[in-house]
Amino acid sequence: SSSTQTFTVTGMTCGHCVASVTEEVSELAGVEDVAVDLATGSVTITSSTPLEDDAVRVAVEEAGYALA
Ligand code: 9UX
Repeated sequence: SSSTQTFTVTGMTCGHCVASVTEEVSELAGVEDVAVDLATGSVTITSSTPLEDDAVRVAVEEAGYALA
């Protein structure tokens, strides 16, 4: 069964921001789907096993944004 986690990312203001975050988070091991809501900053990640918060934080920061 998959794990679903939701995080809030600050600083995204356009579709390119969404694409960057999606790309970085998608590279984390086990990630199956990344759904970003630009209006709210909500990032919902579906993965085979739960991700560590710190791993998600690093990926989001590599994209140039931050976790709330
Ligand atoms: Mo363009 Mo979205 O700099 O930050 S990628 S607004």
